[in-house]
Amino acid sequence: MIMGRGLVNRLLALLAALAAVPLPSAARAEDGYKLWLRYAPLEGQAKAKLDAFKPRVLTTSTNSATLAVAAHELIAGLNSLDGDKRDPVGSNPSTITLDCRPGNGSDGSFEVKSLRHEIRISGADEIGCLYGAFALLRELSQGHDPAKINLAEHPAMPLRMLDHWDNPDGRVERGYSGRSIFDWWKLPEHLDQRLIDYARADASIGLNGAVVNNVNASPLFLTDRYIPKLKRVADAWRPFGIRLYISVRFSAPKEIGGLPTADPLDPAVQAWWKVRADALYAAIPDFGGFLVKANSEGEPGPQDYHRTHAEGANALARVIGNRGVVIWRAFVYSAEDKTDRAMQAYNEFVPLDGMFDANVILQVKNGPIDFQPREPFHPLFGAMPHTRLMFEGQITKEYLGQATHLVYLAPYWKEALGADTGRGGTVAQIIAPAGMAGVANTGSDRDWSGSHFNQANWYAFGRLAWNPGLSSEQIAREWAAQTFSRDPQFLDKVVPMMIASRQAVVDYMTPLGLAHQMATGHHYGPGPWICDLQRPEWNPCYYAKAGKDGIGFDRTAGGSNALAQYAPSVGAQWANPKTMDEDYLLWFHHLAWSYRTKSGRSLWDELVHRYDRGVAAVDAMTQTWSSLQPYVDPERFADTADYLRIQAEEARWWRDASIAYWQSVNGLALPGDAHPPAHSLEYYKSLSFPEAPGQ
Ligand code: GCV
Repeated sequence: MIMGRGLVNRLLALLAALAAVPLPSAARAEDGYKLWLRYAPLEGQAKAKLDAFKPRVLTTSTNSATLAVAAHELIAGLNSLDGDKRDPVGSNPSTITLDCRPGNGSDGSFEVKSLRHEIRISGADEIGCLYGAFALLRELSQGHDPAKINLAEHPAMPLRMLDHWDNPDGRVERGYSGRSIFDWWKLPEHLDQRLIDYARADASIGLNGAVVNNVNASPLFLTDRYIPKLKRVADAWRPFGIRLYISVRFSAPKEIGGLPTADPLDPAVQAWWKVRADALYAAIPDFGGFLVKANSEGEPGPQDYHRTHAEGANALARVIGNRGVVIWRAFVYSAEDKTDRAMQAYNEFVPLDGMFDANVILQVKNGPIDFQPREPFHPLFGAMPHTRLMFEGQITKEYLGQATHLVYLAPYWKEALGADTGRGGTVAQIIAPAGMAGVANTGSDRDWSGSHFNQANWYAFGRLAWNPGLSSEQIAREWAAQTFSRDPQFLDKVVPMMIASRQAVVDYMTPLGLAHQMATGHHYGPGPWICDLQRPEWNPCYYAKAGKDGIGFDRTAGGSNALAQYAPSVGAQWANPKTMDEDYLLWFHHLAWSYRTKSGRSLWDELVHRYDRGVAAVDAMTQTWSSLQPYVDPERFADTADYLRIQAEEARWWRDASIAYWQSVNGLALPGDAHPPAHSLEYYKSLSFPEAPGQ
């Protein structure tokens, strides 16, 4: 092969850059560590097509750390897909060209085009080329023909982030996959390889930011001691296009600044924040900004000084200026406020619309309560046209069976993202100028996410933030093909199993629009009987309002009237129990046990029917998985089979404990074909789990 001097120089420069960049760890056994980036060897026709294409040279128009990462990914990925571990430079006259310029400010758009003897990856900046490289490998990993690749993509929203609820001591709030991936004790001297592999995984799905610490924030992250630690991580992530953000504690000026107040309008407080922000930006020029949980669940905030959320957010936003953003959370509910908890965020924030500075983003959970298995979309979406709103989803499954239950969340998020707010578009359209943040499910477990299938939720969140228009099926299929097997016989079974898993968990935990029936504290198993905690909304009984007369939370005009917080066209769809989607029935209505549902069954019979349906769905998932053994390596097959056994048992626990409790309230017999709970209500009440993780 004859290469021109210019090309040789470029390749040498690329190799030099490659040597300076931290690279992902080498291949290991099938313990899940490699996530969806396994690049399993192709077989049959797909391998023949790759062999026919196998590129002779990889050229790049410039030299940068990001392009070095992209080039490394392509070389390693192609070699791995090829399976024979030969030199990546083959004997064909084909090239892959990375045609991008370094630079900031572009959005990561890219094109990947198959031309004669060339695949050209181009983008407005180097991150576009990195995303293009991952997109190409995603196509090839699925066995798609290299000669037919023709992609042109751009992100649907600028901020595509993970929020880590990780504490400085390594514990993760609501984390079910081991200790934190961040070892602040050993940083900055030692940076764990996992943090590089993490950034690579994020970049592969288009994520571009991460908040590294819990929203219940420690002020430590604002100290001088933490700046070199944060800088080391930010420097390592930069080639992957991941910007670093921190959660800040609103009272930090008092706690570590020695000031008598944290009043956001106090000049000394503002000056203190300015010094902290400047110190961060001096070390990390592309620092993303601050995430703030204020006046929520006991966290300090501007209201402690009779200031509004807008005054608090703007004070921080002004010290950040045009260097970054302040992401202010809308997850608030207060001990003093006696209105329906589902209404409190709307009541507090809508009057502040238009008062936030341009670099403030309001982060709103998908639904108005708290990441329940099913909630209607949050009424704030669409209700603040002069404020940038961001979507917050929870990847870690705090209320959905945590590590062990197999629940694929793409259908869940898409339900909210696709909802028409009746006020200027769908939720996905409302958040498009801002972005999406997912509460991460990453930890130091070998499989990163507590289970192999939980990885699908990390993957799906990134893919949806890139393009909320992707279908849940497509995302599941591409994830499963890369993670397990690209055999269509496997995919045709595993994808429907994943899709069905979301309705299954709703059915066995909180059917028909029930919510928050998880026992307080660990949020794992059922606790519908809990009613004695000091704050009413910490009790499951607050949400179900079950009595002799019926069950459900009346949010119509006759009740809390939360329905009025939605656009009239939307409110109308849920106002009438007879015509509405019964998946949300008891979220909005308190109905008699004898109420006739659309199936013709009474409400009580329908409830029992749905619990049974959930249990049956998990049994069906277990059977499906058994039939997939030939396609999956023994380690991951066995792990998943074990967890499905746990899920099958616990779906029954949920069903039986809930039914036992409802019967103690309504005194009704079970429908004819339903079997009674395995144990007494007292037995279920007596269970306790002080060692449950994540609390
Ligand atoms: C980080 C829920 C969780 C809390 C979490 C909170 C939040 O209440 O149980 O652990 O705190 O949401 O989103 O701030």
